[in-house]
Amino acid sequence: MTTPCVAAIHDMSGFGRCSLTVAIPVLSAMGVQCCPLPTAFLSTHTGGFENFTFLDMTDEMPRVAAHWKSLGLQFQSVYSGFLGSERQIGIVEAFIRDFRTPDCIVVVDPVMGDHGKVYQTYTPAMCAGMARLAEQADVITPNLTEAALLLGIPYSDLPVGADGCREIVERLSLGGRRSVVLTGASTAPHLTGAMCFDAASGRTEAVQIRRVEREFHGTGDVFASVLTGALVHGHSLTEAAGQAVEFIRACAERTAAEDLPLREGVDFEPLLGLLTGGRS
Ligand code: PXL
Repeated sequence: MTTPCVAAIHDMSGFGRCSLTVAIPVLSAMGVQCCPLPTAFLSTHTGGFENFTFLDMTDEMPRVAAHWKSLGLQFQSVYSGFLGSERQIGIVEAFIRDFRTPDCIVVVDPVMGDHGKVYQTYTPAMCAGMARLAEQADVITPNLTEAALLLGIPYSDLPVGADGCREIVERLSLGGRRSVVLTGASTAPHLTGAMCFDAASGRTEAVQIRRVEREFHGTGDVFASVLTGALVHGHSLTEAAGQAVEFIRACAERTAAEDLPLREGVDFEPLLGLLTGGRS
């Protein structure tokens, strides 16, 4: 099998383990070539740091896309995440239009917020644009905060429990046309993981593990990167979510034992070997 290739459209945050500093090593460990298309360069991510630098890459993005197009590059997945400006919504939509093929899986992680709050750099117009961009996706990976934003309801009005999570993914599936993996979905108090609606099978299934009683920054990026790597290797949505949940559990347990500050993300680097799976 030739090495699958993913166009990863995310920011590069120098410190704090998220976005491209997660997607590149995770996909590489999984035997997937990651081609980064940075949306912004920040000194750190925006969650828990102040005075971070922010270099907007909006103007550069169409130039990169045009060069890649001229080279005839083909991707098995277009995988987008944190965006740096409202104008980038249209740029990523155009990228998807230009590079989508029948074999290409479009994964949109609709990165907008967490714990009921929108991230500092996201405007209401960007959130509305993200919902539009997510309509182009084969698979979306919202957390509960992003699910509320996509549904256009207050976070506190989200349906709860196992049935609530099922209802959320089914409502977000655009009538069954789009797969949805809801992260941070819990079907019982001691469990957490994902709720998956698979557009290919029409089925909704929960993937759950024992909860690690701590929050970590950047787990959504680790999750979506492992999911994307597994999908381009041909795994089903639920299998891919299972791999992602298992890897997050290992990272969360290690990071909790080390008592790493929340804003430093999960200590995933020593665990990348879990993802290599003896591929040759
Ligand atoms: O993990 C999501 C994320 C990605 N990129 C940047 C962020 C965040 C969340 O805070 O600030 C720059």
